[in-house]
Amino acid sequence: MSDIQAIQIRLMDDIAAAADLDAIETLRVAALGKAGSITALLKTLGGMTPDERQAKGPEIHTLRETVTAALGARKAALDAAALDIRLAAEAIDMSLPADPAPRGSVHPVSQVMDELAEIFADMGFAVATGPEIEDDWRNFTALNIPETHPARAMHDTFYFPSQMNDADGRAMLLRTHTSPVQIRTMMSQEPPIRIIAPGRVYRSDSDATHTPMFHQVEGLVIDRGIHMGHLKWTLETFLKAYFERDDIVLRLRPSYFPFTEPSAEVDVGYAQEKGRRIVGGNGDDEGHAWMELLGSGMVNRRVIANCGLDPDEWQGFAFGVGVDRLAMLKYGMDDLRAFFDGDLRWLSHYGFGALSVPTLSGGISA
Ligand code: 2NL
Repeated sequence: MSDIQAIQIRLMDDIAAAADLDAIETLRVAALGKAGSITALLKTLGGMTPDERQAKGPEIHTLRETVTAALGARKAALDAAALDIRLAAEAIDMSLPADPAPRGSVHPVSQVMDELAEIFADMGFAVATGPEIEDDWRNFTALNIPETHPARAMHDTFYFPSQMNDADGRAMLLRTHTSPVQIRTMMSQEPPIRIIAPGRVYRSDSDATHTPMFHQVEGLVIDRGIHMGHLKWTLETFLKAYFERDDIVLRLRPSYFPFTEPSAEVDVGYAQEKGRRIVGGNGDDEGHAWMELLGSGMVNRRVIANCGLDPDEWQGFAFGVGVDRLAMLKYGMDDLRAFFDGDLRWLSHYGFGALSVPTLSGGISA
C-alpha cells in the first residue's frame, strides 16, 4: 500500500466518524488547509522529476478530490440530521384541539327582555326607557298615588336625602316601577302610543322571593276607543308567544290600582309537573290551578289628565309584570336571589349564547 493510499484510508475513516460540523471543519483544515497533509503532498510535486510527477500527480489529485467529496457528503448528511432534529422539536401538532376561548353568556333577564321586545314589536309596540333615579311626582303623584298610600311609605321606597330634591322641590327616589317612563312618554309624545317599558326597579324588600332590585316590564296603549277587550287580546297574544303554547287561558279578576280604573289582576292556568309549574291549560281543570301573573287595567282618567291629555278623547290600558318571574317560569329557576349573585356556574348553566337572538320566525326562545 502506498503512502497516499494509507492517508486516504485514514482520512475517509475519520470523515465517516465525524460526529458534528465542527469535527468536519477540523478534518478539512488538517487535510486541505494551508498546513494540511494533502496540501503538503501537493507541494512535493514541484520538487519531483517529470517522471515522478507523471506517476504521483494523478494519485495525489484523486486523493484531494475524493477527500473533498467525502467532506461535502458528510457535511450534507450532518446538516440534514440537524434539520430533522430541529423540525421534530419545533413540530406543531395540528390535531390538538385549540385552547377554549372564554365566552360569556347572556343573562336570562336580558334574554327575556329581548324576547318581550320581539313579541311586542310584532304588535306595534316600541321599547321606551327612562332614568332609574326619578322624582316623586312622576313615580307617584302623576299616577294618582296619594301621599298616604302605603307604597309611598319609607319602608318600600328608597328616597334620596331631601338636600337632593330637584329644582321644583320634588323628592328624588329610585323608581319603584317603570310607570314613570310611561308618564314621560305621554307628556312628550302625541297619541296614539304603544310602548313597553322594561327595566330595573327598586323596593326596600329582601327575602327568598324579593330582592331590593328587580326587573319589571310595563305596557301602555293610548288611543281612541280603547277598551278591556284590547287589553285581554294583547295579554293573551303576548303570553301565547312568550310561553310558546296555544293553550294559554287567562282569568281576569277585579282588583284595585290607583292608576287604573277598572283594574284587573290577571291569572294564568298552570299544571304542576315534577315539582315545576308548567304554564298552560285552564286553571279550573283537573290537575291545574290559577297563578297570579300580571296587574292591569284601563288607565285612570286622572292619570291621562295629569299628563296633559284629554281623557274624553284618549283612553288606554296598561299592565305590569315581573321580568324575573317570567324568566323563572319559562326557564325553570327556583331561587330569585341566584339571579343577582353573579355566580359563573349559574350564569353558564342558565345563560344564553350571544347569537341565540329571539325571533318570532325562529321560535322565540330558539
Ligand atoms: C303590578 C301591576 C301595573 C300599571 C302597572 C300603569 C302605568 C301607567 C298608567 C297606568 Cl303610566 N298604569 N301601569 C297598570 C296596572 C298594573 O302593574 O302588579 N305590577 C307589579
